[in-house]
Amino acid sequence: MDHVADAYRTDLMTITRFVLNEQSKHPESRGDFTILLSHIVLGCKFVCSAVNKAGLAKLIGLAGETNVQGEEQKKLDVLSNEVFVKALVSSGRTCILVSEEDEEATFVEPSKRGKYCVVFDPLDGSSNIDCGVSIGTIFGIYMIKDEGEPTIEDVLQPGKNMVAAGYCMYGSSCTLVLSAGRGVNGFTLDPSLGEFILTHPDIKIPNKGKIYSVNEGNAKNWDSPTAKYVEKCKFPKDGSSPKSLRYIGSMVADVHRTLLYGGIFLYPADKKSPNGKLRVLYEVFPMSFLMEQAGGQAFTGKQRALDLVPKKIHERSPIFLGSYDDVEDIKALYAAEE
Ligand code: FDP
Repeated sequence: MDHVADAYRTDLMTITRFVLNEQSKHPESRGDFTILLSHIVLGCKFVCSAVNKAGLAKLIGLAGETNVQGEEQKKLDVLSNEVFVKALVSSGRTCILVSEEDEEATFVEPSKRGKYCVVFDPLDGSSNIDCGVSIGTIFGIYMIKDEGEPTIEDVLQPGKNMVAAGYCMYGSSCTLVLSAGRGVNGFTLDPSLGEFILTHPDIKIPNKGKIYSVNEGNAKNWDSPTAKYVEKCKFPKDGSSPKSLRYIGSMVADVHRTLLYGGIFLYPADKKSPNGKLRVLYEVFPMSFLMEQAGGQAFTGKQRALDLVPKKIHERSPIFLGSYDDVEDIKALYAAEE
């Protein structure tokens, strides 16, 4: 049966059906991943509904707390975090959770434990909430290293060890993009059905793009390869057209556009933030995993992003990710610098 073609007809390919199909290719699978994913999907639906209602429900505004990074938390951040933590714990399939909103990792009590570790940012791009710009949830999934007592080392694994990663974007539509290591697929929430339907099968990022995406306000503090790269985007010397600049300032939205249209997203190191801004476990790794699965690349300025071994759960790293050839260009500039 051609499942992909069916998704465009009346035989709808929901995310659950899609994952069950994948599961059936692995007879040894007990369905734990499918169950875990269904709890993540529930969290995404809840947050989507809360984001849509935020203005009406007066949910927007400061909750009066600060998170680990010293940022002001919005009520929606707090709410989203609670929803995801509860959904993940109640799945019975997780043992360690790392959330952007919580200083410490959560170790699930033994009676509810499973074999997966989930790292997530429940509501990324929160500075955009009040003006209605697209925001999102980002997640990465690891398997515990062994059956013994879980330790923090189970989540301090390189990104290449993730078994799955994805994001859900709350925008003009609600889109969930997922990879379990065999390509990337996108699902759009049909609000009337309450189901995510396969709308973007087997996403492949173009090899080269026409867009660069960076906060140029930080340019005076950039290192030389980043400065040279952005100069090249604007004033190419090889006769090609300059690239367009698009920067929303909400990682999920900027990465989603990069994945679909091609190009490059940069959050480099600068003199003020030598490790960049974005968090390794729940921003850099999941997005790098998706990019590689879609045929692109992700680079930290020093190495392949997914080879990085984090030492702390809230560690940051510079990141350059997107179309294969565009990332090759920035890699060449860093190599020349050495
Ligand atoms: P935000 O501060 O609004 O939560 O890491 C968070 C993030 O947004 C990313 O979503 C976004 O890509 C980046 O920060 C934007 O940072 P700048 O405002 O420094 O450009």
